[in-house]
Amino acid sequence: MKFAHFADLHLGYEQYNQSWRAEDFASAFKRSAEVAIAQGIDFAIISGDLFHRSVPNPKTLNDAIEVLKLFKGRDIPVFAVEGNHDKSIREMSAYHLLEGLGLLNVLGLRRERIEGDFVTSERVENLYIVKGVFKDIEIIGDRHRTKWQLDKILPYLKGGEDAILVLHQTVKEVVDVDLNIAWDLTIEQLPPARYYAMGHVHLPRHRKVGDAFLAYPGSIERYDAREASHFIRYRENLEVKEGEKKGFYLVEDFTPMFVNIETRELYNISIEDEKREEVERKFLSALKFVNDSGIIVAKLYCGETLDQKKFYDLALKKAKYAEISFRRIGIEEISQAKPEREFFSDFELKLLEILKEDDELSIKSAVELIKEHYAIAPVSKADKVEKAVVEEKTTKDEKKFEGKKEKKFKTLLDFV
Ligand SMILES: [Mn+2]
Repeated sequence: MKFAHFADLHLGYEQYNQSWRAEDFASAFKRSAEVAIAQGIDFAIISGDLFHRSVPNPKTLNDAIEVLKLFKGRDIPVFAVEGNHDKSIREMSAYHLLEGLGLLNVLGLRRERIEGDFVTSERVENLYIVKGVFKDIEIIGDRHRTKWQLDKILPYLKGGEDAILVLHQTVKEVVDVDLNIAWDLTIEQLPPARYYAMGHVHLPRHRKVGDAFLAYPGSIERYDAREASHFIRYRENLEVKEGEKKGFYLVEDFTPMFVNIETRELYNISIEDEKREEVERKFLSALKFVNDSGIIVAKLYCGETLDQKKFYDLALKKAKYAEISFRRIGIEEISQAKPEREFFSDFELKLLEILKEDDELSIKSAVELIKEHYAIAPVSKADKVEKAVVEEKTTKDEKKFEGKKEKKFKTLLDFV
């Protein structure tokens, strides 16, 4: 049994407001699909963020359809969950449109039962979990959720012996190693599976969880300067370091092997010197490493003011696109921002986390969390005032969401 594990394809992402960047993302996905098919895969998994936005434009939808047709043409089923970029609270998302065309099998919690050649549904409370099935392998997953929703949903995402779990979330033990990003869940919270097909972390990472593998293929193209193909730094000495590879995982008998897919080069350049002439000299030596189809993202640090335009023109002589930023050094830095943790309680942090997702579902979750919190917390005088405000807002919000029904939520599953 062999499958391809893709994630974070971000189709339609016009990085730096350049439409050709969206074409780069689409072409990287297409080349990956071709390589995977040539390897004789049985099925493919897309662990979220197939699209950069939840409402992709017609060109982007067409790009997705073109690639998904390659799988369809060979009877290779594709299983997918929505990511934070492309999830939708509307009844029908772009994923469901592709599902209707027979190009995708969307996994996760649904209001209605879905049955098909490669999917089946299991009833949980008032909902269904749509699962993928390939021979005796179960492919279970759900779209991107807030940390708070995950706590409630994860116990339902249990599979059999040979289950694959598909999620678009950050796992603490992976992101804590060398990536400075917030985590959604810990390894301990994961239901048992033979392979954890993850998305959301944009650099390729994999690790063992017991006998199973947990893997993030990373984004298919270079999503920002932290994912550069080259890091060129010139302070005292010129240092050139290669960035991480882009690609996907080819998984054979639940063991992942990274398949590298070439992308456009992205150069992350950092130059520092007191003197303007020296910054220019150093910048010119850094440019020697740049190829003409590449992208330059450069930061210049200098004790004197610089003519940014001049540097921009120099960069464009060598590359397809450039972004130059300049920072004057020697001026005392404004005090560093304090971490959120110093200002907010755990409850408030949780609430902020939920509200980062700017959609109606998150607002509903936030309202639920507030209700849950104030129902058990001892009430101080200050809290009472706050509570009254919250309650007033809650009632209003509930009315807004529930319309005439005035239904109370019993569990999270009631409003997924
Ligand atoms: Mn992503």
